Amino acid sequence: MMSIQDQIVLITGASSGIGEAIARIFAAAGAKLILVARRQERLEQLADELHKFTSAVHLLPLDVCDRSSVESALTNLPDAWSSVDILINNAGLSRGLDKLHEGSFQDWEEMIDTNIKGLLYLTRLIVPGMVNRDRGHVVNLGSTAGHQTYPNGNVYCATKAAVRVISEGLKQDLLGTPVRVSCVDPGLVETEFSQVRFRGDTERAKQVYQGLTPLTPADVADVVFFCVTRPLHVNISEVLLMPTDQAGSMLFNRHG
Ligand code: NDP
Ligand code: 8X3
Repeated sequence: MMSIQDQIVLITGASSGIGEAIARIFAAAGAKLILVARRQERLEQLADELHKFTSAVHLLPLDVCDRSSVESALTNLPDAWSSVDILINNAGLSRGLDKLHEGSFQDWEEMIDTNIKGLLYLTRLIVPGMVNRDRGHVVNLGSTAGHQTYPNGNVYCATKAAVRVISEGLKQDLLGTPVRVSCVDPGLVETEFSQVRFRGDTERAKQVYQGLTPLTPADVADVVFFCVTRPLHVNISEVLLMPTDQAGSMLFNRHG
């Protein structure tokens, strides 16, 4: 297993769910963490917790959709933090569950701006340094939704299909360099994801996971950690993981 002790890991969407769990597992393994999200107070709470393992946590409160803020934040990173070794593009969201011909322009723009454009901005700004330093790994969070579209999921599913395609293209474009690319595609994970999708409708959000045992954020973080800690000649290109109670975007075993 490759050590990630003292490596600089930048995680987007670290204020909740999967990103928060990824931060925990990397901190416990001695990595230095740059934590990105919009909610600064949530990042501060997490940093307080992580300080048990590491004092090396740098907070970057940021909206990944805001290209000029992303550019300015990344180009002005302190020297000690500027050589990012591992980029984890995890920030993402869904909004609504509507037929395409009835969908909201604003919801579409928010999903496309966050899940596709935000990921592209971070990648474009960080990967050149990895290429110059001859080291690096990009992990993108896709989804089962990027493999199989489900009714009313249209634009969200399209953004996650785009994450798969961008990951594949990035790997192709980095061939000949030692920089690795992985796309991790989970099924249902219980996080704030459905609350965000249904704009705080907790009852509706709970129904998504009702009667089945979903993945936990830590289950997904384990897989991300596995990808990153393989020997340097091994590139895990894509991982599709689901709860045992799930067999595709639309196939669930609900019981109890
Ligand atoms: P959460 O809602 O719990 O977390 C989403 C994270 O993304 C938050 O930290 C949020 O932080 C951040 N984020 C959202 N928009 C922005 C933005 N514009 N700028 C910066 N950060 C942003 O959901 P999950 O942990 O479940 O989602 C993480 C990723 O996993 C997403 O890409 C999602 O699509 C993917 N995924 C989730 C699955 C699930 O079932 N939960 C399954 C498959 C994939 P803040 O609001 O503070 O900015
Ligand atoms: C999140 C999983 O099935 O709710 O990507 O779209 S799903």
